[in-house]
Amino acid sequence: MKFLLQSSVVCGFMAFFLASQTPVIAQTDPAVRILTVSIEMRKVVGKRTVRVTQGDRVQLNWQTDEKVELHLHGIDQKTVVLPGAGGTMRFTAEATGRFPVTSHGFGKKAGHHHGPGALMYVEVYPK
Ligand SMILES: [Cu+2]
Repeated sequence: MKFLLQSSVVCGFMAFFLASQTPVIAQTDPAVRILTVSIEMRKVVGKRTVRVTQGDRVQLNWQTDEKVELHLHGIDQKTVVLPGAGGTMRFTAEATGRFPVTSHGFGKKAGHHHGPGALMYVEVYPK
């Protein structure tokens, strides 16, 4: 169990880099939320809700112990996450609401069929 869900805000001259594989984002960006989420045994480790504010530029860094295709519904981001390599979603939080992340299949399975329930949620709050 390496990571719990972690978050940071990068603004001005202040920067927190949570992990060595976290890509560098220009420090002039007004509000960049970098979050690392780990999946183990087909479940999200730690907190299962990520909270951001409308207008934030969000980067979700995914880690997994098994290949998985993830779909962030509503915001409509999809990515394949591989053990070791991880995976990234980048988006600007425009619409407010609660958006589920589901699996489109672990391991060799793929396609648009969802496992039972959401792995986690992204909540976007109004400014
Ligand atoms: Cu889906």
